[in-house]
Amino acid sequence: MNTTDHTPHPSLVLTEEVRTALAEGAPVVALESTIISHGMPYPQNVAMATEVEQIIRDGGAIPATIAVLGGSPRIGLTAEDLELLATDVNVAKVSLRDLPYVIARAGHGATTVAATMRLAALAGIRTFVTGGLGGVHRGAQQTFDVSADLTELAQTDVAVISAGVKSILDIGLTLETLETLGVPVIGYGTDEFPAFFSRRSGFPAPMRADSPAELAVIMRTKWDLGIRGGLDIANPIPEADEIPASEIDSIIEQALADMDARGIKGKDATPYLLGRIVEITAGESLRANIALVKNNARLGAAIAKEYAALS
Ligand code: PSU
Ligand code: MN
Repeated sequence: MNTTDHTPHPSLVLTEEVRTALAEGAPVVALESTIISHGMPYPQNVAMATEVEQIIRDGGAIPATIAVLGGSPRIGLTAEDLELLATDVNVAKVSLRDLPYVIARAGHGATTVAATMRLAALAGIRTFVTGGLGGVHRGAQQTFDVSADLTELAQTDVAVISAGVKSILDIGLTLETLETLGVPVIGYGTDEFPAFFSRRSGFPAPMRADSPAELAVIMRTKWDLGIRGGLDIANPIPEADEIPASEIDSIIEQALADMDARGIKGKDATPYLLGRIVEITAGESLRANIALVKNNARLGAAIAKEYAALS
């Protein structure tokens, strides 16, 4: 089975359910927590996290939401844990570089894609569902602001299902960087790389797959060849939920201008922009964001099942 070759790292705290599923080689899907603590407002954030876990279960896989709580790297959370992440202002945004610090200081941390990937891999989980990846920020030629999500995809063996990259980032430079890092970027049922709120970005998807089974075979093939690193599976937002690029682009420009005017940058950039876009769209972007995460959860559960069946 897919995970019997891997004993979870002893520093991790797994729920009994997740530990058993991994030991049996049953499908498990990792979920991140920055999206809860720093990506959406309360109470929609905790409702989203709870519903997404249920969608994974309905799809025949075990959800494992990942965070650092009181210094423990936790794989699988309770309803109370999700509520804490959704409400506590002392939850830090934790990317890869922050993991040792927040764990050593017994703090609370909501993990980004990069940090969640690393903890998932240490647990032996190969499939991970999120909303949007971090990437190369606009203006990175000057600021060097490139998310550690990309370098983590280069080195950690986890497939990440997202709805592509939103245009708060430089989509073209993000795709170029993923190519340099050797990360397969696969459009699910599309020839065009999706742009999170919108199905279209104007950039072609470098590869395409049309079924969870095909995606599972690509994952298996990469790792069987000993090629380290992840895969970026880009699943377009459902048509009924999308905000067309023509509508969202000017709003994103406005949010970026507001961010610059306030001097916000670095790790605070993405949370600020997401919050500002929710404000400007009067909640429309939040509705789309929740819909695309749920859509990714359905696909992620199906991929995890196919992957477990292969091994
Ligand atoms: N994009 C979203 N919602 C999010 C994030 C990105 O639509 O919540 C979060 C993810 O956790 C991602 C992180 O890994 O932002 C990237 O942050 P940074 O650019 O600081 O690496
Ligand atoms: Mn950054």
